[in-house]
Amino acid sequence: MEEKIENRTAEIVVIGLGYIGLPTAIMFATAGFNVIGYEIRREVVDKINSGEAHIVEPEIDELLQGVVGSGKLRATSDPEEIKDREVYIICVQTPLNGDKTPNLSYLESAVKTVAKAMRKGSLVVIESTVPPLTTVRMAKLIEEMTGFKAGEDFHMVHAPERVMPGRIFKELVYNSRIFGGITPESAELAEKLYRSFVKGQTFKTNSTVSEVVKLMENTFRDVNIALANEFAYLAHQYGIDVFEAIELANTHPRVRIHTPGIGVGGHCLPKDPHLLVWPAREDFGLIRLAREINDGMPLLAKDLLFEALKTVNLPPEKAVVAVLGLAYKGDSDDTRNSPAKAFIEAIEGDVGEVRTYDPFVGGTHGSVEEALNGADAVVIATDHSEFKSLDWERLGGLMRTRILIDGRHVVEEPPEGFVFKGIGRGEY
Ligand code: SAJ
Repeated sequence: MEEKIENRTAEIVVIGLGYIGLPTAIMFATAGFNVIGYEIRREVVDKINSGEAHIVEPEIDELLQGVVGSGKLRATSDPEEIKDREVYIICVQTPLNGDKTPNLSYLESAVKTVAKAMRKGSLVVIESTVPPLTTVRMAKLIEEMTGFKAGEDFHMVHAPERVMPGRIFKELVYNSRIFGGITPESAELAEKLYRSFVKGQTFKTNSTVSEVVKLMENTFRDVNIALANEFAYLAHQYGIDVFEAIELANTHPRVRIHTPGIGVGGHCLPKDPHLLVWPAREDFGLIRLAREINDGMPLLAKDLLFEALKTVNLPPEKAVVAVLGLAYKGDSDDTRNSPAKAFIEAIEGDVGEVRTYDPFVGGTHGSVEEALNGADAVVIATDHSEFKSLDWERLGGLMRTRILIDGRHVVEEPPEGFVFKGIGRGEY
């Protein structure tokens, strides 16, 4: 196995061709391995096999065409085609159920698919973010299904992805990686495999440590954003601009306050703090409270909008509101757990009409101009680059009433002639 990894003849199966699986499959194929991507969505399989990516990410189209063209990567929905390979890498989602408990059904079904396909000696890697102790549990599941002994007859590793959408192909290469093996040999093998394209540092540990490390990273970010958001609330009380205050505080050598905003979205930050504490089954106050603060931010944006409507004496039920941005973060087409969607849900039913425009996602209207034509209020919910250079004087001329609510600190100076309010930007 070691030799096959070193001379890149080991055959790799990547299970789940989403935001992480597809780029990872592309990287291994570019490094010279034969890669099969297994994906149950047939339309995604067809698209990939014709050299077209189903996700938006810089560089992905050229890279995918290269490896599909050279025959190094192909996708399939047929479990027969992934039998008896050396390496299986699982990149499926691990979302939350409605009651905020982890939904591990996609992971369990992927592990079962692998157990049916793998051979003695295979290396199984879980890249998905999972609650602590899950990798050990999944190794037991494979033992039960195959009769193989974990660590002896097969290798198993948790190797969490750490890339940021929008920078995936850079971060896959240059970020450091952690390999948490169920045995030291498992970790060693996975490290050798990923060294085929990773130029960042690599570290080996056990699978439970690596599971916790991954979850701590995103919980750290979530809690820090919650602190910044709490500062934004305080700034409204004191009538100051929190962004000016943060910029000044961050000149201190040991302070790095995060950026407040309309909310924390995506597939990771809103979920991972719950995964971290779930197996412990105790109430961890700080982590829970941070989640509540961040989940509450779309409601602060709603308050700002309704205050603005009050100042122009426009009853909410008569207001036409244009929301700019549906994605959870700037220059992305990803709407998973998007605060923009939470904001829209919060105002729908209370206002006369909600229009939406997003250059990456679409929306009810095809352009900023169309969305703003005759509108009473515009709310910026995503920091897409396109929104940073808008000419507010011209756009204001299209609107029926000029209200601008900035949920993402996209507008530097409040434009003239507008009722302007922004999260953290002073009084209510
Ligand atoms: N956000 C703020 N304020 C900030 C930073 C972010 O409100 O100061 C918001 C964003 O607008 C967005 C959400 O938080 O709605 C999450 O965005 P993000 O850019 O912080 O992170 P993700 O979800 O795109 O990617 C994170 C990254 N984790 C860390 O930076 C610790 C990435 O490295 C992980 O690989 C990824 O989660 C993951 O897959 O776990």
